Amino acid sequence: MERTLILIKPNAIQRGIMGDIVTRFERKGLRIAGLKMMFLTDEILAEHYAHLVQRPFYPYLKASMQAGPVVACCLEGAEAVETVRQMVGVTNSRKALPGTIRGDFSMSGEQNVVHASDSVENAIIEINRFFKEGELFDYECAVTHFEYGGEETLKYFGK
Ligand code: FUP
Repeated sequence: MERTLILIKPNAIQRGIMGDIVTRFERKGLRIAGLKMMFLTDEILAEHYAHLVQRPFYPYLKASMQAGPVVACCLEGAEAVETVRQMVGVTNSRKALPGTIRGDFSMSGEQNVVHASDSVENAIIEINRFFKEGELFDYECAVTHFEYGGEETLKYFGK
């Protein structure tokens, strides 16, 4: 089953909308495989945003990501990476469509409440960056057969 990584950013935690964001994913039917609160060190942040460290806005991005703890969450589901990216919306929240998390909860391009992995390959790297062995959980869910059709269950869950 495909997994993806989201970070609920310090601005979302400060604004008290962490639960609303987690609820969106739960309601959608994505399974929470791991959830933890943590402060991001300079090292982990530079690794996570390696494609942006040379950009002029990086000091602002860094400060915003270290303004408080983040909540890292590993979500699981059929085509989870693409599904979650669509739910999150485009980077600039002012351009993000209503109904997306950024579109509904933010006015900012920087303080855009949530990060989500952008590809299956990066999701694997990011999950390993934020979660250690033993912090992710495989468990049976009783409602899987009501969330997915028979053909999908076979394709994505192999049963
Ligand atoms: P996304 O995948 O949508 O999170 O976008 P990026 O990886 O391109 O950007 C990561 C973060 O850098 C964004 F969430 C916010 C910040 N950013 C800026 O502050 N200004 C920019 O012009 C681009 C990104």
